[in-house]
This record gives sequence, C-alpha cells and structure tokens, in this order.
Amino acid sequence: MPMALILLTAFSCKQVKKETEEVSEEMEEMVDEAKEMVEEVNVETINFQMEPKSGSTVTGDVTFTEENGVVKMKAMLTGLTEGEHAIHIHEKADCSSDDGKSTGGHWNPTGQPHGKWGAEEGYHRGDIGNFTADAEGNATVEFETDQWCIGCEDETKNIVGKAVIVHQGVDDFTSQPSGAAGARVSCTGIIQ
Ligand SMILES: [Cu+2]
Repeated sequence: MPMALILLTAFSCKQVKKETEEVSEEMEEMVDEAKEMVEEVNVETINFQMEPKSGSTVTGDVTFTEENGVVKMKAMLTGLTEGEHAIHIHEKADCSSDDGKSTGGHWNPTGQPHGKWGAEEGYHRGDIGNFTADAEGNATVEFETDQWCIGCEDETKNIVGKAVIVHQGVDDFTSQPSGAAGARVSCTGIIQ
C-alpha cells in the first residue's frame, strides 16, 4: 500500500469514529429532552383564591400540584386571628352560602371516622389538620400526600369538585364527624 493511501484510510476511520460519537451524543441529548417533556406533562397545577365566610376577613391563595403520584397543597392565608385553626377538604365545591355550609361535611370517600391524618383509628381524606396563624394573622399551610389526585378516575382520591374550608376554631380530632372546629371562615371550590 502506498503511504498516502494508508494515511487516508487511517484518517477516514478516525473521522467515522468521531462522527459516530457525535451522533450518539446528539441522541443522548434528544432522549434527555424527551424525558424532561414527559415530566412536564405529568405535573398538574391548579390555583384558587379563598373567599371570606361567616363575617370574617380571611382570604388566601391555595395551590395544588400533582407530580409523580403525590399532591402537594400550599395555602397562604391572611386575615386570621392569631393562633390555631383547622383546615379541611369538604365534600362539595359550593361556597355560595354565607356560612360556607353549602360545601357539606368533610370529604370522606372511604367512610372512615373523623380523626388526625394518618391515625390508625381512621381519618377522612379531607382531614388535613390544624395550623397556626402569626400575630399579623398570616399563615402558610403546606401538606402533601399520595392519597389525593387531581382529576383522576379514583373517586377515593380525586379532590376535584370538593372545597377547601378554613375554620375559626381548632380541630380536636375526636368530635364526630367534624372535629368541632367552629365557624367556616374561608372557602374555595376545587374546580379544574
Ligand atoms: Cu372542616
């Protein structure tokens, strides 16, 4: 083989190898991009403004985000009295009445007794619990669970069509069926 041909062969082999590497890098990038797109599609976020009830001034902003089978709730509330208050999911997305009672009782699709979230004796799927408002009447409530979903087929998990209710009082986790948490001071329907 003449020297020039040997060199040329060696060069083109190198070139092919380099191109192959470039192509596989490009493919990896495309796969990563596709994965990111799928993740974005799987994240669902819904947001609501809470309205005052029972003569209160309690308003707020509630966001539910579902990602990988877990729903996170974040409620930012203002206009509360300082101290502890209950927050629940109630069964109907109807905040039309002045006292918030148009939302019905606690959302309890599994027919359990009222209780503290996670209690062995049972609890409602809407039994979020209590939170504390500061001296300015503000509170941020964060909660997450895989026992809820946003708009899925499983009616024991689907929070759409229900309501978020903030109470003036504290949930004692024992009084049936509502925890004796007093007046409903803020309300929003969870409507997709
Ligand atoms: Cu309640």
